[in-house]
Amino acid sequence: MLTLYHSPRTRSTRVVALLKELNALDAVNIEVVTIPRQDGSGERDPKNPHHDGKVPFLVHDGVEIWESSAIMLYLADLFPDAGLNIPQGDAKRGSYLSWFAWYSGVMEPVMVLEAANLTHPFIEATFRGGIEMKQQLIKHLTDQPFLTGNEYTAADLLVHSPYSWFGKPGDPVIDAWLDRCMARPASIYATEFDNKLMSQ
Ligand SMILES: N[C@@H](CCC(=O)N[C@@H](CS)C(=O)NCC(=O)O)C(=O)O
Repeated sequence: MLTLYHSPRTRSTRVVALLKELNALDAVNIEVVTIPRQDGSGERDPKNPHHDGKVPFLVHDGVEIWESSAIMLYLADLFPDAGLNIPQGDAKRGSYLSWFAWYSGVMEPVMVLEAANLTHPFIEATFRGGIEMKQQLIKHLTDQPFLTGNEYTAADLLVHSPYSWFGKPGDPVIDAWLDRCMARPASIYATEFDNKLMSQ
């Protein structure tokens, strides 16, 4: 039994897109919950078992899985037939895993800190900054269409997702990759799925 706690137009939208990519929507109960939003609307939902009331949150046979990176890695491995994961034993598995860790440990902090206009030597020493973050993406996307090679994976789905909130950075290599990711039918499906929830 799998339950995804989801709220429309949030970080859990990328998990809905992943489930669509994995042909796994029928295997997962999507529980729609409210969250407190930046505009002051919404509130913590007592139905949501996440320790901070956040989304996404996944429960599999009673086991709690939190943080988008862990949830997406887990689901892509659980439903491998769609080929969105790179399994253990494949030489590229380590590179694939690195993108998930880098996303949570570096990329999202850098993007949030930049958006908040915060700088400090500790921040620079720990995460570097937006320039280095973009250089890392460009390095890996210059000679190949996706982060780990010729195939789109769950890593592309996760790593490209913040640009749908922050907008494209205006770099031709990154923007072209974002266009490839955003044109995926599953990405369009997740947007429409959320639009319906918002209009209810
Ligand atoms: N690092 C977490 C962040 C989750 C997160 O902050 N989600 C937001 C929605 S985009 C949320 O649930 N906010 C509600 C709150 O802060 O109470 C992840 O990626 O899973």
